Amino acid sequence: MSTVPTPQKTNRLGLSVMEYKGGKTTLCAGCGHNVISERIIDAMFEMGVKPERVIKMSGIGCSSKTPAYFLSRAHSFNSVHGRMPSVTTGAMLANRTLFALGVSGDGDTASIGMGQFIHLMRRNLPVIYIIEDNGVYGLTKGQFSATADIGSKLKTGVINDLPALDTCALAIQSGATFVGRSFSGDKRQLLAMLKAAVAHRGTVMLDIVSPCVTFNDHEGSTKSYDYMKEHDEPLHEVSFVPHFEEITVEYDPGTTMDVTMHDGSHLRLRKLNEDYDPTDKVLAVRSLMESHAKGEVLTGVFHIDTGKPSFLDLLNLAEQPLATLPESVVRPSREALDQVMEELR
Ligand SMILES: Cc1ncc(C[n+]2csc(CCOP(=O)(O)OP(=O)(O)O)c2C)c(N)n1
Ligand code: SF4
Ligand SMILES: [Mg+2]
Repeated sequence: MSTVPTPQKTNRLGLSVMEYKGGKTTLCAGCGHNVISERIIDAMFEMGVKPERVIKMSGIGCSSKTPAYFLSRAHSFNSVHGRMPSVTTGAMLANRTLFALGVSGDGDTASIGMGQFIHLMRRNLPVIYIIEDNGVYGLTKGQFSATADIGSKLKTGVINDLPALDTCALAIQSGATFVGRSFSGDKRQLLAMLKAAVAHRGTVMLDIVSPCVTFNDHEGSTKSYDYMKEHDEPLHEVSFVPHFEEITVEYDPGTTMDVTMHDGSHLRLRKLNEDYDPTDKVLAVRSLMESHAKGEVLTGVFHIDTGKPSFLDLLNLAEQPLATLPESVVRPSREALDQVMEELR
């Protein structure tokens, strides 16, 4: 008896999800980073992003290795520890038709890369910047990072006596225009946030709590699966309707906030507790500080601003890749040069 193969589901580009996959992971089984790679594959597939347009940028760490495990048809650059922001900025200035996805770790971002991180956020360069946050330097055997909570404990019994940096609060204060926190274990929320991130034009900063099963998943850790299950406090239910899909579900403006994005997609935030306005930066930072004080891990989209020009618009960059501009465009005329020389006299 012959069996008829079921046709593979394809996206709006006619590609199957297989065409968004990467190499086989070499990370530990159960590492949160692997789950984030899977969600990135799903989001890029469902949004119909052309893999060849994507530049996968990273620094150094287990997290920074992950671009090898998704979108093998995209371009990839594994840079120096903490230097992904400057390399990404250069690439996007040289060719603004690219789609930048940066993957970093809490060590890569919040220690050696902090200076570069802050300056990337204030420029509002179009990039999705992901921190795979496990509270430790996984690759170098589990030392505390700067996002580890005060009082959390290493397996060896060492207690962290320094307060954690909140990368979301820093990103909001610095100027990023789409900032949120999620958990690798929350499939629904993470996928909706990644899809909305794809639709945003500007800097997206997502801090994703991603447990390190080898060095930071024990009792006393505040980045473990168990701790997140008990302390994850979603600010709202996040859903997303891309511009190419019909809106089928109505929403009640009393309980749901609908944000229309640049490309006509809709980000919908259904309030769970009190009113929350993600366009209010002060409220966003205050909510984060209050949640820390209560010992909760607040998740959701904390801030969104669809009105701020991106760095590429501010610089008035040409639409086409700089390397393809003809000499007639990039070379000043003899008259223009004479004029400059005249002004220098
Ligand atoms: C310039 C430089 N300094 C230090 C290191 C050593 N080093 C490699 S990875 C790493 C930290 C990685 O931590 P994180 O970014 O949190 O990634 P994870 O492995 O936890 O995913 C450090 C300090 C290095 N490779 N290069
Ligand atoms: S050491 Fe930790 S962060 Fe690195 S791959 Fe293993 S579980 Fe993941
Ligand atoms: Mg880490």
